[in-house]
Amino acid sequence: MPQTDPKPHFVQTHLSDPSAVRAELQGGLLATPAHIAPKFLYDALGSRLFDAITELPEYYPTRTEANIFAQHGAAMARHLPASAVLMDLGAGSCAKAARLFPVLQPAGYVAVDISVDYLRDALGALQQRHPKLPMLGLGMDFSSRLALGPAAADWLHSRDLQGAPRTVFYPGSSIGNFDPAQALTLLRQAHALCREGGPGSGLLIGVDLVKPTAVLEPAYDDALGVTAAFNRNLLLNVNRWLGSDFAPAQWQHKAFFNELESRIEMHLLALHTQTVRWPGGERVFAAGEGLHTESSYKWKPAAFEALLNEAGFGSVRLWSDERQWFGVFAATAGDAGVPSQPR
Ligand code: AVI
Repeated sequence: MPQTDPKPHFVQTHLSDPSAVRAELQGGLLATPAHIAPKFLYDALGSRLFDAITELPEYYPTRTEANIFAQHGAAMARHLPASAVLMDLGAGSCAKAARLFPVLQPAGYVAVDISVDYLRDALGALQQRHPKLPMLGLGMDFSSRLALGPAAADWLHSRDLQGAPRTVFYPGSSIGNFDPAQALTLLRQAHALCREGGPGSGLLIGVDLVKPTAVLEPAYDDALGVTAAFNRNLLLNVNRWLGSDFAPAQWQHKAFFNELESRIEMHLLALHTQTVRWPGGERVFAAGEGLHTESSYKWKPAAFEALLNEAGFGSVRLWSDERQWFGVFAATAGDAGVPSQPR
């Protein structure tokens, strides 16, 4: 009998090395054009601002995806293995996965987020509601590499779940914040994670689809200015990490759809010529010069299916809304015994 635990178990694989983070930030600030990775959007305030974004009338992805899950969750479950370990990437509040528990009926739940501290409350409360479901909170920055460490493997073993099928769950179109080459790498790693599980393992992933610019651009430049605040807040976070002196009020939020690259780009533009200084460096930004902070790729269904296939997944199914604005793809990782694709 699998062992159950009334309390979730937590494992933090490693936390960011501050000197590596400073080197990464400095490299991006000195590049032309300057850029900062979107992960710096998510300090405590940034995460709250993102939550507020998901409630904005202009930001359609969250509610559109939720409606697709509500309408088609049972059909998705038929395409995915029963009694799987549900591996929730970027779990946050764990709410999206929890809403699917009744249809997916997982045998275990692994919530992955960059910080287990962020998961602690959410997973603790969820465990109270599902006392028999084994739960693991895994603190891991999977944007650099997605792989279960030995502690997580031990936990699966201790719960008799190491041979169970796995469903890797990656909702919210966060895959869109990776460029296509990075997205392929992450999907290949997700595929390898599935192949370590039992037969039938697969992926359930939310993807934002190409749509008219008139819909896309307001979603990233809302009337209340919440997305602008979210973008500018990145500068405060960078100041904390790097010791820089960015003044957020001196920067203007800009978001536009780059049709050629099929992505929304978010930038911060210097309102006037200014010098930004940090210990060991500085950069002069001319008036109007930009700092690229995020790309959000919008996929055509056939192109995303091809990406899934390239990563090793097969039997792809897609559920969408009536306007085809958002897609939820389910795909299987293939037969046991066939080697997974090399990275
Ligand atoms: C988290 N991610 C999927 C969001 C997106 O739509 O690319 C982040 C975001 N950026 C601005 N608004 C929302």
